[in-house]
Amino acid sequence: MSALPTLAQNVTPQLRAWLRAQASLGHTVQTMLEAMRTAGWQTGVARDVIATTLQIPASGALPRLDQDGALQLDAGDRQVDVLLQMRRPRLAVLGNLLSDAECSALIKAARPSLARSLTVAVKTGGEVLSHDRTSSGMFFTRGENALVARIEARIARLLNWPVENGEGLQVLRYLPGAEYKPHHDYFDPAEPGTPTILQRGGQRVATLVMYLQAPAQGGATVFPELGLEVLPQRGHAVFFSYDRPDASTLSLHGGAPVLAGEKWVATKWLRERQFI
Ligand code: PD2
Ligand code: ZN
Repeated sequence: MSALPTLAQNVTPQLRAWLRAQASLGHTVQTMLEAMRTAGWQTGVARDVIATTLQIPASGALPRLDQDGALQLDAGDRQVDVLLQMRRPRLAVLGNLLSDAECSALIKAARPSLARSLTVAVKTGGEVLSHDRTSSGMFFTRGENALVARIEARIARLLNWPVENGEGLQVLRYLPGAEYKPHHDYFDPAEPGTPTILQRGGQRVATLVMYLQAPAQGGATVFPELGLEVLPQRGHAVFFSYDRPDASTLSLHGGAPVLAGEKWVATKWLRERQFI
């Protein structure tokens, strides 16, 4: 992060320019807020300045579950089980997020469009074939059909985050041997392609991986820094958030190789702002 303009206790054009530059470099609201606090700004005032400059909600909030110890959460049209919760990083394993019928219908709708998975090319902001990701996949557009729209509304309610801030649902299929090597889902501010990527809704701030089909063996979603392996049970999901694009969020995760059978997942990535 570059230096915050000094003597910026008034909302100067320089401060606004600095905030816009930080946002386009991939820094999150949380990081900017901390820099302003360190420079002497009151939290509430700083939040308002950031929100009005970047035209985002003033809450500074992240997608989150209502984790008040409830065993089940109201997701509007469905009660979702909380099977595990973690504070750092913010992570939860959820049961019963999708019905068997919804899992099958998503697979059926996605299958004809599957292609070898691409990942975002960090150098350019485009997309490339990745050797770290040997699954096949496709994207639905947001609200593409009634099923997708229903699941997106459920996720928005569950995670307290607007539907509009979500990327389109991505469906991935892993055949035996396929994997997704450990990575972070946020866009690295140090990469030259990041400002282009961020034009569509800012940083990613949270991930929800939903399991549509369990393989016979292997295929856990692994968090190497936590020693955590989430087993891909059909209808279950793992949710985690990251308040800054930095490894200190402990959000490194991967998809372990599938050893037998097929694993299918649907991933919803949530952005800071409206994803367009
Ligand atoms: O399929 C998975 O388990 C997995 C692992 C890591 C999915 C993603 N990342 C992702 O879609 O970002
Ligand atoms: Zn991921």
